[in-house]
Amino acid sequence: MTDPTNLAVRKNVLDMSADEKQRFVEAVTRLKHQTTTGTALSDYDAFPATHMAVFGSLTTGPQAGVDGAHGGPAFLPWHREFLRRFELALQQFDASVTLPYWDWSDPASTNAVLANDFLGLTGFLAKADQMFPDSGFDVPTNATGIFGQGLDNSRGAMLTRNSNLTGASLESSLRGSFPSVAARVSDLLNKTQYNGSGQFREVLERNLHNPVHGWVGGHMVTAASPNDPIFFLHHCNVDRLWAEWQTQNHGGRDFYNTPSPQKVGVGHGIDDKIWPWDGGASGTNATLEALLPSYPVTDLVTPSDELNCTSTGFIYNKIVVRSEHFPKAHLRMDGRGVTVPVGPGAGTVNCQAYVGAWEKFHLVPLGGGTYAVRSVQFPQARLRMDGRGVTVPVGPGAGTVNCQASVGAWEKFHLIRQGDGSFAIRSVQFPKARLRMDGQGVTEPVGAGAGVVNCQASVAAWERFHLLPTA
Ligand SMILES: [Cu+2]
Repeated sequence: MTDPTNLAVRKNVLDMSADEKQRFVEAVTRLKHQTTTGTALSDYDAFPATHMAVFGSLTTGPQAGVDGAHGGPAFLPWHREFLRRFELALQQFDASVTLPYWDWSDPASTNAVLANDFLGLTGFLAKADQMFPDSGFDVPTNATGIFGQGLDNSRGAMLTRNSNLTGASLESSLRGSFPSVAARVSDLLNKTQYNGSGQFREVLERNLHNPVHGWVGGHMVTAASPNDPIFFLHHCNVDRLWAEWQTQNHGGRDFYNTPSPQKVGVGHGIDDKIWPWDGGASGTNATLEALLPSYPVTDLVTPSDELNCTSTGFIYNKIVVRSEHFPKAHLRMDGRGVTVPVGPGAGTVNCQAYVGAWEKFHLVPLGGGTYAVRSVQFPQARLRMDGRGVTVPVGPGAGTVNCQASVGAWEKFHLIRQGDGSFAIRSVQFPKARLRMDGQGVTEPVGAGAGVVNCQASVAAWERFHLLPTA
């Protein structure tokens, strides 16, 4: 496994540039107006149609009568797969587009989503109309009955939402008995189990996810909720919270803990094939079937496929880099004084036995499957690798890893996926040089950090890292 991995890096809407917002809106609008030959709906509308069908409309096969995506453990894996497919569909128009997340615990994030330069309905529909003057962002007229169910059709077949949506009003309707939505979210992240009453999945779905749908209103409260592109930003945040919880020692099969088969229904067990990626085992009624895209019988997905976001092809932009071999050792960057580019780089990069702001990084995509690793604490400081002379593996490693206040080839890296789901971090300038972490003795937090981070000309356990989404 030596080919660079292209991970879609998803970020908060608050961190998007005006250009990134424009590109996202344009890709969404193009998907809305592209129809694959032989299908009844546009490639965008195939998403709401699929979501409606899974929402309890299956009539035949093992999943008949079962909602394979809500009210049970498959809620998170099903939507993770659904979102990833939507993201890939957008990337056919613009490879730089990734799904942003709407952090609804933060009124500023809500307001940014609803602003007219992004997904605020008026502005969004106006932009869609500019691109495609005849049709705008309407719901499909050949499926009004289904796509428009329960709607106030006073705007005809156009997208609808409640009026007067503001970040402050969401905050007050979402926090419940907690002092803030953020407090409610941190309570969620402290849950110890995935399943069960009052545990992670149920609380996230019922107490946070459902009320956001209700608050947006309009299409968002129907089974056809993906008609509104805000659905994907909402669910991206739901997925991010799952990814963060998984990172905090709740990863893997043990923290899905739903054997196959189990009582919620087929599709929710860890190894169940989930509709519509179940090889044609289950189906829906003829009216809906005629609107669905064709899912090849070889296109198979189970919840166990969705337990690691990097395996699914994406990551959230704020990460921790943890050694595979030394599970206590996290990449630490002391970027004090790193303010202007200097030849030999500056600052210190080593290891730390806990995670604070100095151990958190933004993964910054730079195109062509290359990434910079930027400190959260010291936003000027990027990981720098001087891999001169790193040509053959040597015991103590070689080269220098520190910080730089700018990004050139020495601060660019390829991520090389390893068979165990970890990554090697390889220099673009010095293709033999991989990040090496000697975390011996890194067992307790110490102010100055510990261990050694430099380069190695091969990849073994000390050169493998887990890229873990963090808050
Ligand atoms: Cu859903």
